[in-house]
Amino acid sequence: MLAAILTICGSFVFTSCSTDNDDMVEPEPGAEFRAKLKSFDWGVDTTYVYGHKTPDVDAVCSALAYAKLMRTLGYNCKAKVSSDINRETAYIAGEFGFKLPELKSSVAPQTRLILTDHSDYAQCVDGAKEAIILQKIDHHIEGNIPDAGIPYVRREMIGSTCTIIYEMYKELGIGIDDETAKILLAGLLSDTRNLTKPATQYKDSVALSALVAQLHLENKVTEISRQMSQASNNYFGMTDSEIFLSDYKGYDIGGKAIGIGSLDCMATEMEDFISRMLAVMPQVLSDKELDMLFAKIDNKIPNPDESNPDDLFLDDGTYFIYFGEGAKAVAESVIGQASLSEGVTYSKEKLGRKAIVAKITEKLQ
Ligand SMILES: [Mn+2]
Repeated sequence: MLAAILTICGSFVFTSCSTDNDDMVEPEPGAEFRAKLKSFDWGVDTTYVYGHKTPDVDAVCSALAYAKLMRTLGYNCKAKVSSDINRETAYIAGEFGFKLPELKSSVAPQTRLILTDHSDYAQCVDGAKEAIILQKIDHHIEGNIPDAGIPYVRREMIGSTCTIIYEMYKELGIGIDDETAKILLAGLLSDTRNLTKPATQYKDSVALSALVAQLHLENKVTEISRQMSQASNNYFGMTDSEIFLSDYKGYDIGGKAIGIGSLDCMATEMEDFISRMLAVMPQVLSDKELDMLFAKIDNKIPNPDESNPDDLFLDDGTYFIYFGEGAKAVAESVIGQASLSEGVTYSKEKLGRKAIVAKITEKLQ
């Protein structure tokens, strides 16, 4: 009865208000998500936002942009990186002039975490298993950190985690300041290689166009993307094991600890490069306590069409190299062909790491 009276009063108050203002009261954008965030136990300390270990641009930038979004919504969040940033990230942070997250390689038990751009414990900051994961924002398949039990998970199989975060800003009706626009654009450009990678979706191109327009970068974006790509392919001055680990991810698949590097090399230098990489793999396997270690190496050749300055190189298949007990059988099943020589397989098709992980999972589970 009382509830009924309150309801009537409530609607009366609402009606009398609306006579002062003819506009309908719109629900706040993203009201459901805002309410969900409010219901979390955020604790009293800072919540850290992390991309994956051995971070690429999307890992770093998604953490920065998401921490900013959470702060805008009133939550005490800060982006961190769990290991050193790569050359491409250093380049674009310098070019765009944004501040990089500080390195914090482990977290204490019960620390609140938000994970972006990963879904596997092997890629997490040390201590993540004893931490409290509040959210996951990712564009990879669900790894061995189960979605179930995490208060908020958003997973979209699109080109970059930064695109997902762009969408969230839009859905929440929160304006994207220029610095955040640069950060989102950096992650999006890197992960999709300016919309050329196979994982790229329509949503990525919508976000990219909007960010480029906001920043008035229409005439510069192609060159920026090219510079980013060059920075990422530049192994100059690095040791062979640094090169091997420059774009590396760990996984736990079917109870096996697995590492997969992603590299590229000009076809003319491939033979030497493969033997150098094979030479460092035993040490990497033992340092990282892995069962099997792999790397895909994109085989680059000069683009015969020199009229296109955006595509100086073409991919001519992928070498897939392996080390560790049982790794040979796994590699050969991923490629679908016998080894060329011990430790080396080759696929005429270009292979992405996501596709490789899916095939290894199929084989081992
Ligand atoms: Mn990513």
